Amino acid sequence: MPPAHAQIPVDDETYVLVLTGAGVSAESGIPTFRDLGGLWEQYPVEQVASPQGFRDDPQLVWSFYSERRRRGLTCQPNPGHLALAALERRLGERFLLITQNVDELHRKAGNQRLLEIHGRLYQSRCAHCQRPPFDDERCYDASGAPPLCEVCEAGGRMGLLRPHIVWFGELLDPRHFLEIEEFLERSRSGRLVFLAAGTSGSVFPANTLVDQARAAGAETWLVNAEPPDNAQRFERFVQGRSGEILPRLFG
Ligand code: BV8
Repeated sequence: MPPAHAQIPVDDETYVLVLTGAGVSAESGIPTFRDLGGLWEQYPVEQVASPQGFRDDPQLVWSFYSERRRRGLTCQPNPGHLALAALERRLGERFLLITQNVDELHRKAGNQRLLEIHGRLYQSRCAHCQRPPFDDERCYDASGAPPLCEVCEAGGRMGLLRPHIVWFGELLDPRHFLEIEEFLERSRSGRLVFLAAGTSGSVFPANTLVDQARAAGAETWLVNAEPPDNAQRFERFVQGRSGEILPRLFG
């Protein structure tokens, strides 16, 4: 394992593709999913993060996401988020950030070249009509009826609103994968670095991005508190907290 002050050299030819997971937001006070005390210990995944769960009990799903909205509103980006926003300012088009996190802290930190592949906690959409997702910080509790779509109502139909989140068993937005492929193609003219940070690598298809990047010639790095299951898929592993490591990782 390289010394804690391992550095990724960055020059005018360097392209950096980053994948973050819940571990990057842990130091902002947002619980991860699979660590001790994580979200999936308190809530059965299939009941609160699947289409079937939403069909069975939309109120339970809305109280789960409302609790996360409420909690997230008081959380701020940590030095790990800020380091990635600074790297984007330094690299511009030679930077792309893919996040599995729905907490929007990368957005708050200033990242714009950002793909939120599992959705956005502070947006809702209609589960029945095609209205686009819209900003929504409202928190609903389990006692009230789940929120209804005003567009459907105006048309005399009943449509439930749902969080704009990709649940288990749902497809990710194909446009995100096109943007990733375009970035990987463009990076062939330079030197590509793939960095994953704060992710257990448990979820498909996000956990295949390291393979896609390696196939495009990337040097692969992982920053994580613990060696996750897929650590062996990375050439370099820097163990520790992302809030401490990311600010000093790029030379
Ligand atoms: C799809 C929204 C096609 C919810 C999320 C059987 C085998 C393999 C795959 C499957 C299978 N059955 C079904 C599948 C596919 C499934 C999947 O992968 N399931 C897994 C769980 C087995 N995937 C899907 O369904 C995807 N869609 O594949 O469509 C399809 C359809 C049907 C059937 C097959 C295929 C959709 C996936 C999206 C699900 N939605 N989020 C919400 O957020 O409310 S995923 C959820 O997990 C979160 O987004 C989260 O980000 C993501 C990944 O978790 P991590 O971010 O990695 O978080 P975790 O807690 O796991 O780890 C944190 C890490 O950080 C730890 O390692 C810890 O050590 C570290 N850490 C902690 N603190 C720090 C730190 N590191 C650094 N610093 C710190 N301070």
